[in-house]
Amino acid sequence: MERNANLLWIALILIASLLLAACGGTPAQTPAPQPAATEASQPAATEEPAAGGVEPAKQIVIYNWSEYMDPEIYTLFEEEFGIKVVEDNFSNNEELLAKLQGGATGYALIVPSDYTVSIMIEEGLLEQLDHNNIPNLANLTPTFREVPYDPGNVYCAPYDWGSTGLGYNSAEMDAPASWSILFEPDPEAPFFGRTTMLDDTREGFAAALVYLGYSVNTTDEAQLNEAKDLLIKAKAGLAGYDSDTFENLLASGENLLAHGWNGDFLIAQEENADISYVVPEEGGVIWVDNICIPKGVSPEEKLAAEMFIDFILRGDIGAMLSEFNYYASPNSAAEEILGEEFTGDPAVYPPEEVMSRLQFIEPVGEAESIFQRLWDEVKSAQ
Ligand code: N2P
Repeated sequence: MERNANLLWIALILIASLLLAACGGTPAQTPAPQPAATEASQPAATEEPAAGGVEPAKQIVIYNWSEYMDPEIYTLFEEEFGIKVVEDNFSNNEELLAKLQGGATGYALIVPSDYTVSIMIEEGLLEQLDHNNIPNLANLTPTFREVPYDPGNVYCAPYDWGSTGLGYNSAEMDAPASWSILFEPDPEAPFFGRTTMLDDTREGFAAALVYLGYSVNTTDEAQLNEAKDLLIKAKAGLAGYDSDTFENLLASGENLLAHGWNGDFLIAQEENADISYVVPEEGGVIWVDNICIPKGVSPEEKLAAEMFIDFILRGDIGAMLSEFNYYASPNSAAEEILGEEFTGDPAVYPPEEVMSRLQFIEPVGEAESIFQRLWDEVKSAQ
């Protein structure tokens, strides 16, 4: 049932991007609602959003993935609203979740993936968004206003979306057809010892589970143990686990192969034209990242955070974000500005054939601790 909802939603994203492509990147021509006016709906610099007399905080901290936000966006926001945004980074959802569960304070904005939003909502770790302060939510494409993990954007606004697969150096090796390239390590291969995997519990298991032909959300211990054994086997060919600099290590030529996220490899491609990205034949992961406000912020921080969310939902700013990080936008006003050159790029907006091979990671409840225990075994295995 859940899996069907999941597939249905992948189909919706796909239809939305096909419609967009068919209309030459101008969503205004599709039957979907017109993207809301962007600049027009912005409060003037002198005008504060109505918020019961609360003044926005002068500085807020965002806890985000590395190299995920154009620093220029912070500058423009500060110039327009006089609010400084300071960034701190995490490497994976588990690290972000553990930080909040541990009672971290000081962050006014966080950027969790879909399944982690579900866990955070269930554990009461998120504030509800005041939609009056975020009129640009109307710029989201209809699919992203009704995401299954947060229908109606009660807690979060989608930030971008992408896939997980393999990046490689096409001058040194053929395109990897299968995940066997990681899980059947060959000491003779040029990429042996020059390969990284994401330092990420669910993503690591997803790669092995997809290779084995299992659901990335299985809770069957025999299947999970089989995946664990494969992950340990793969270690022979790895230079290490890396979620933050894997793309730079490919671009520099130090490594030749990496498990990672599509946009990061496209950034690497800017620096080194030999870098390519592929979703292996067995499939990969699809995800949506989201911008949300953690519980416990002051009313002043909450207002400033909502103003920032509204700012990145503006068409021009959303387009800047995608141009910087090379991830697909959930924002039709931004897509209109990005144009077909971007929305028609199959490395950013996967074609149907690739979409059909992608799976969403979902919360697995109690089994979360099994994944964690087995991942610790993988990491500490010699
Ligand atoms: C950016 C990380 C992408 C986030 N460096 C994957 N959810």
